[in-house]
Amino acid sequence: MIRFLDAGESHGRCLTAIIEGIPAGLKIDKDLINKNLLLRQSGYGRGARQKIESDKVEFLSGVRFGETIGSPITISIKNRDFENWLDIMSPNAQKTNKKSISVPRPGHADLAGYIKYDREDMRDVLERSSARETAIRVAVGSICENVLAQIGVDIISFVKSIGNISIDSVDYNDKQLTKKIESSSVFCPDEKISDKMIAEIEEAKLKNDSIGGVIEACAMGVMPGLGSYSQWDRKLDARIAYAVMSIQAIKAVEIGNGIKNAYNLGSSVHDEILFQKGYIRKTNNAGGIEGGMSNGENIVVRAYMKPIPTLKKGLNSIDVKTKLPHISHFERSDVCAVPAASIVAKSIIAYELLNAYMEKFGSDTLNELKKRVYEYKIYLKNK
Ligand code: EPS
Repeated sequence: MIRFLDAGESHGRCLTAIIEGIPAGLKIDKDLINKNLLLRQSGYGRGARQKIESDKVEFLSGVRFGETIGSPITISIKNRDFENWLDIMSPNAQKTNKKSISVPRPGHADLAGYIKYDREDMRDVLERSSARETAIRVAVGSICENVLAQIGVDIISFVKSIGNISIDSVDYNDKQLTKKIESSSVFCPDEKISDKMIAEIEEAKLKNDSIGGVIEACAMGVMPGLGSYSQWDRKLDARIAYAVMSIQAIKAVEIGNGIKNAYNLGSSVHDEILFQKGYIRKTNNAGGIEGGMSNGENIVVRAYMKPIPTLKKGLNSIDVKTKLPHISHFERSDVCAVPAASIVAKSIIAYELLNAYMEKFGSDTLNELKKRVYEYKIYLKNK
């Protein structure tokens, strides 16, 4: 089993994670991790903070000569902005009211967190609830992606819609797909629709507002039989939904055509079974998961992101110090974080899938894992 914990405040010294269970013998692909970190930072609609940060992963333990050795891996990403926040965010700084916050943003963790942890200053809440934390999750997920690539699993993610602008469907077999996604500044593979999405973000920005959207991710090459129907918490769809929902501002998760399927008859929803060198499906409305298990088809996940709650124009709220009405707090923010979240979604799905692989093929080394997956492939041919 793989597990990790991460720590770090948005304007603190750094973000850190300790990851356990990554098989030994993996050559760490640092370029892949740093590329994903850069992509997460660079989607259209980001704010001024991203001009300060230049996220790069640093390995502190668990890796020797560029290879995992089976012990816990500690990774870290510096917050370059920390230099500007030393007197506010240093663990040993003198108590100050500078940058303290008493007007919660509707839609943010501010108010509930302030009450829950009995804080005087909402900065204590927003520093950790901030989506800055997703940088370290992308690094963790990229290590998992690194392992999955070795056993034939490839995950792509893209932006399906921003506001009311949407791309209908995408050809996952298109060899140029990743290139098309990465060359769009909103990570949408269609150039014309990307331009419309950018215009949509610009319009929200002009209105001093924020805007959300939909992300789609697809995992290809996943073996059938990951996850299990036998207990509620082993179901692969449930675990993926949990992980994706944990990304800041994601408010709904769909597997395959989950939403549309609810409105149609069973005969038009369920994917008929064929046999061609193994079992395949005529369609993939189930999104590659049936009965909580992968069925060998592409795993398709959609994540619905609300507009982020930090609005330049603010919203009606209350100053908790005076209990009087006040417009909500604004410092600086992103207008749209959907492209960034698409990279986070890919990473967290990679983590969940690798965990499901490790559960089924439980291996201490990468070679063991590869061997077991290979043997399973032979088993599948004769089943
Ligand atoms: C965030 C507010 C902004 C975002 C931040 C998430 O940061 P700041 O308040 O420093 O301008 O840029 O996201 C990141 C820093 C990041 O790297 O993703 C928030 O309040 O959630």
